[in-house]
Amino acid sequence: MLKALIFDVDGTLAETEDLHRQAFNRAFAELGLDWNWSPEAYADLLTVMGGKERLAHYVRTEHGEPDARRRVQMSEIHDRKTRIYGDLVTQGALALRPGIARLVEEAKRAGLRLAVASTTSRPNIDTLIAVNFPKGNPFDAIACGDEAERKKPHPDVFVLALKRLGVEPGEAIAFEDSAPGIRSALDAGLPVIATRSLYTGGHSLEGAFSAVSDLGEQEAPHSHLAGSAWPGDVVTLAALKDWHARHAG
Ligand code: XBP
Ligand code: MG
Repeated sequence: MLKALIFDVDGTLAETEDLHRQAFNRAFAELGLDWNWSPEAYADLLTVMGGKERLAHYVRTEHGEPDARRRVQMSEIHDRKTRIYGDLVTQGALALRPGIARLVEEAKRAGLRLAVASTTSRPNIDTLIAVNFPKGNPFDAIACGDEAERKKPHPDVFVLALKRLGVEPGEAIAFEDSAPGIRSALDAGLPVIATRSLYTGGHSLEGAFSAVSDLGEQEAPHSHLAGSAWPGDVVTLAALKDWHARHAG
């Protein structure tokens, strides 16, 4: 029986990644660095999950192995970036992706449990939820950032979300936007729906049992990309329960 839905954050709940990119660039400038990540460069850097890990990869690649001073500076950059990102989200820079608020509401009303499983830092999630779910945090469990020993594509963060929800992989469905995120959820034993995002246009969504442009709304149906299709091109709780009963229940 379908008991829970588990959502990735960046690119899935909202199109956040360009805001992360802008926040990194502002942090670089505020700390006197002439570094600047273009959208194209950031799309490449997004193959490295985790902002701290992404920054470290960029430094190693472009500026050599970081010494102790550089490592302190990298930590300052990421802290500053997280503060800037939080301010941007608080200013209402981000809306939830199509269908997210509707499906979360449907699931809560039906008594399902909800979780978030993300590589991003906890403050980013708390701010995004506070701004975009004004009636209160609908998620029963949040697993994110450094809580997972290994970041996506490793399954750790989805395994942690399942544990905190108290459900088995076969009792839940995961929602992801990226290849490493799909891999992470699959390796945690979860069936995955992929909603391609702005920064994952080039990603293979292989492994997702359904790939769509977004979850869709009655008045704004999605584009079906691959795998299972959805009545009216809208992913509803009723349709998810039906799929789950036929394939995983
Ligand atoms: C996406 C990520 C995060 C964000 C940046 O996470 O990889 O690292 O890009 O956030 P997900 P941080 O798709 O799993 O939500 O700088 O806080 O890591
Ligand atoms: Mg994502």
